[in-house]
Amino acid sequence: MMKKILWSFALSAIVLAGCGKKEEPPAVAPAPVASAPAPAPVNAEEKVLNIYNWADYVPEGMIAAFEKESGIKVNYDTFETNEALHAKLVAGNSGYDIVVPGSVFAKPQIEGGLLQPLDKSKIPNLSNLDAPIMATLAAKTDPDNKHLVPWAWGFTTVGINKTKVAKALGKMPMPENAWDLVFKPEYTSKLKSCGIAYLDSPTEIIPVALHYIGKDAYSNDPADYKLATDMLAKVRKDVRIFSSTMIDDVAGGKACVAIGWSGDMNIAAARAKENKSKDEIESMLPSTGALIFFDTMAITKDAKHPNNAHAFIDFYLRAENAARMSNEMNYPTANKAGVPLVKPEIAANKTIFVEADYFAKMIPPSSFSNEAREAMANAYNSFKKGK
Ligand code: N2P
Repeated sequence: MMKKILWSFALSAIVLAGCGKKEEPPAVAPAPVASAPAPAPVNAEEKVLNIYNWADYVPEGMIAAFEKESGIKVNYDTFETNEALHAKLVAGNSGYDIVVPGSVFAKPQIEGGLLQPLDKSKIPNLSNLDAPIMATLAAKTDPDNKHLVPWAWGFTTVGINKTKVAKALGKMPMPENAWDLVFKPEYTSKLKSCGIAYLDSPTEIIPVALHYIGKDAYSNDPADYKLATDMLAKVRKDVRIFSSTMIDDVAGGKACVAIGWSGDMNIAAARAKENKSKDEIESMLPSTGALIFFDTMAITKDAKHPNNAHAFIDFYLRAENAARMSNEMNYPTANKAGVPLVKPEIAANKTIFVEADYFAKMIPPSSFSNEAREAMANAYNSFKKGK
């Protein structure tokens, strides 16, 4: 099959090359050439693919398996925040072929022409994706699903080291709403002794803070950001760690409570067990809901290896690869065909594949205008500086 495709490809390249020559017949007949070199296919790509994805998001060996099978060398780099990826895309010439923005950022990136439409004929495994999730993405972010393919989804929540938190709280019982642990001074003043960690990104922290104070998490109104940072200012001195790669901090006991991502908190829980830690770690389901995110693969506008990028996207969409992501990275997959291959203990973990009644409580992603993101970044930076 592969050979056939390559052959017909080479053939059409020869025909095209021949056509070009016909336009202007040479004045002098060229000397006959014994064996002309075969013309290169018109859009031959070097066997390279440059991927930029979130840290701690790809199962071990998956990239190597793709390289082995395809003969394509993958340069795999990681970023820690949507802001970092966005800045690269806006600057242009990032060198990356595939990037994985959260849908909150993918929307303005599509609108700004930073991502190219997919050639769906090159991604037959698109049919493995969950239709309702794709319909949601089409309605809110990417009309007709032209640019984005889900990598995973998950939610921003609170992760705790149950053992250390219980000790630090002493007689004080756990709050009903887990967000209190990271936002309410009564709790943070106690928990600072065992370490409070926040994700280090304006568009992660301001939305959860807005949600906590009863505002729309995706408010575009800078006046709301002021209210969020007024609340945050009261706990600022208690927050010790700002990081978007906090798995080891939580697993190793450096932080006893964190605003983090559901899968990362579950990985931390598993890692603590592997390390035979006596402490138990839990990814929480706050009573008022957590903030859902969708991370999506897309091909950059100026990608130098679009064919290889399509090949990788199709590879990732195989049911078994999607299931491996859930099994090893602890994020739910949007790949319906992959779900039956998810290990029973992961599928049964309610903080990974949440139940319908909790799902209904969660806050779906939306997006921000460029101005709003700028105002949010300013608000966040002054909070962090403690001003
Ligand atoms: C990183 C997972 C990224 C989730 N481990 C946030 N979009």
